[in-house]
Amino acid sequence: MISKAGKTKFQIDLRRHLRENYVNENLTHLICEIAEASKYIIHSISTGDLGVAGTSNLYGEQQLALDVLADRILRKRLEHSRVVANMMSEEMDEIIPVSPDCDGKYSVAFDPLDGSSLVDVNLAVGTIVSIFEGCDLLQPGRRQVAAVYILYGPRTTLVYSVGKGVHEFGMNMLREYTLLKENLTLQPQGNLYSPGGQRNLYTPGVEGFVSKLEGRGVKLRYSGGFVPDINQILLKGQGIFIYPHLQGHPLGKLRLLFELSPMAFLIEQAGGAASDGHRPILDLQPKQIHERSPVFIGCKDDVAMAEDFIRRLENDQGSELEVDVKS
Ligand code: AFP
Repeated sequence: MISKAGKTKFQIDLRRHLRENYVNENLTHLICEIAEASKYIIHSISTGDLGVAGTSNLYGEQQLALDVLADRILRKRLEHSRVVANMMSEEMDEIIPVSPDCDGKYSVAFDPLDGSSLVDVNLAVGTIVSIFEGCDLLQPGRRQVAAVYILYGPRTTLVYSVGKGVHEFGMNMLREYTLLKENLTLQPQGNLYSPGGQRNLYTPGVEGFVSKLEGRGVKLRYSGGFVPDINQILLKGQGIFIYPHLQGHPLGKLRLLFELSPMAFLIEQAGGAASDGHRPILDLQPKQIHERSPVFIGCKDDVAMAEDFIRRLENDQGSELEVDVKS
């Protein structure tokens, strides 16, 4: 495909692609600033201190020097972008106000280095970003205007959507992101699954679902990194990732605001689905910024099958877990 500018499809850089998709100037600038920040995060991963920062985040998780560094890189970039009203990250305890003026500005929630505990064993990690218009971050994910992730793997790639399909870019030798694939799409059913959480803590519905997948010959692919595991599903066009409610942990592990909502936005844009086991992730109204949720995300028929197993094998038992998950 030759774009309007006479460039072949694969020479289109990120800013041109956003403009050719009529994305407004401020949002284009914001997404390009996030892309720019990723170049410094890559540098910190390849050269940075793999040790601990001597601090811990709100979850009591020991912060790695890289977590703190990646958070600082993105925070500075967003603060100086002139288009951010509020921001919030996994590493922060509360929302950081940047500008009191909401008009024409965006609020950003991000996980600066998701899977950071994998860096020291040289596995792929990523940055996840969720973008809302205006000042309010505590909104259902369906109101996002954009979602972006950057995958720091054998190649560095960036995937974004502004609600007009999902598009993948690769970082070239000049550290520019150029278009690789447009309109990534998922099949209704897949043949790979990424089962997070301890299997011995799976509830009857989840256990039944996973056993059904295994009976179908579906292959297990799980890296421990949400970004590479979701990227695999998007690029292969099929698969399901689960980090379910577990016995004793009714809300699972992953965070709604800066992990699940942006990935659910991208997966739905690619024709897939994302559920907490009962309803779409994108319809959940966050009550607080660090809220967690169970997640079943990927091919829509497989997500629907997971919900069906949970409905039949857990609702029928009227387990208190059902009440916990809804609360
Ligand atoms: P870290 O950021 O603490 O490494 O956790 C990564 C993550 O939030 C997500 O990227 C993975 O899908 C999930 O946790 C892996 O969790 P388990 O280590 O329990 O499998």
